[in-house]
Amino acid sequence: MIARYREFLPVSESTPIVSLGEGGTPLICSPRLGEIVGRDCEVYLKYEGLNPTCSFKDRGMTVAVSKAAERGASTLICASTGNTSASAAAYAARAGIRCVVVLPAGKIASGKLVQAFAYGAKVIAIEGNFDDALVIVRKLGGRDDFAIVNSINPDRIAGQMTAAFEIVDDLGDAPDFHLLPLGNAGNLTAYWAGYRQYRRAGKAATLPAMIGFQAAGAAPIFLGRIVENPETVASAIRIGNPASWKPASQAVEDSKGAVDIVTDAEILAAQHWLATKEGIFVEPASAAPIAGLMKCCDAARGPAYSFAQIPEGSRIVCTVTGHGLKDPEIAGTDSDDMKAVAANEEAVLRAIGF
Ligand code: AN7
Repeated sequence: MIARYREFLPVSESTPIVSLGEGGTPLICSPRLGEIVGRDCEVYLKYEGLNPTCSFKDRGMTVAVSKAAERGASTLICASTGNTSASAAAYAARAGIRCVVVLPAGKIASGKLVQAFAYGAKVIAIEGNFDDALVIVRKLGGRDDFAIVNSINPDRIAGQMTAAFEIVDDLGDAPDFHLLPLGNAGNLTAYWAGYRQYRRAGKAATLPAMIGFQAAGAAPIFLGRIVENPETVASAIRIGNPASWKPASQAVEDSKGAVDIVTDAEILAAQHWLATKEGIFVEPASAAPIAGLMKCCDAARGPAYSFAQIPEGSRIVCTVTGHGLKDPEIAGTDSDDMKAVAANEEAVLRAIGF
């Protein structure tokens, strides 16, 4: 990924590139979402679950870890709701650097926790939430030999801009609207920086409106105040005091975008819908923009941001940030379907419903 967009990234000839083949994810057209929006609009999904550790975090991590290696850092450290830690652990392993991840105890989806251990990170669970973990990491990161690889590290944001570059390269221009989930708000900040940089370089003629969706129980930016005890089924975005609050709000304002909320029930319904109607299985946080798109198209609901204002033929991109297998317990399996029947044709036909 760094090789493809080198001219836009903060790397030099002497930067040792630490890569696992991230980026280059598909931009998948969703005709069924297009139908829901109507007015000849096209909806595309940027499927970031297909990165090496199955989330968008790998784009920023390849740059952040390459730069940390260049500086000779001995230890990478991050706070995480799960995906940053999985990605940091993998890239640290690849670079041969120690990795410490500070996580809210009991609040990490099982697939992400498995990844941190599998890649050999030192996992430290705290009796607190993500925001508490980030406060600790900010303090520890002041040490010379430590490199913080949260998105407060500008190298992370720089790497994540490449998703916007890829979208413009695929569509031939920026989309009209870009929807994504908002947690720490680094990704929205990165996309906006990427779209702007690509336009300055003459690669795009237009800029999208940036629309961010928070979970109703973890919606500090929407509410305009810190949420002390954020709660949502979408554990990736269970964040009450986002690090990139200011730049993300500026991006929303400058792009004439919006921030809205979706409930846990809407998130889970959208996750199920996307898996069963389009064959794309994403983790709950990643379903937030899909739930948001559906909400905004439902005129009866009186949304904060009405897609009734969307011009005919608009192109809408939703970033689906992480793979569904990250959080297997949430989707679950239907217990009736898992009950064993006799091992013969008749029993199987009966179980099918004949
Ligand atoms: C799947 O891993 O904050 O608004 O520590 O894992 O850039 O924070 C993850 C965030 C969306 C929100 N979707 O992105 C972490 C972490 C998924 C995520 C977000 C996250 P930002």
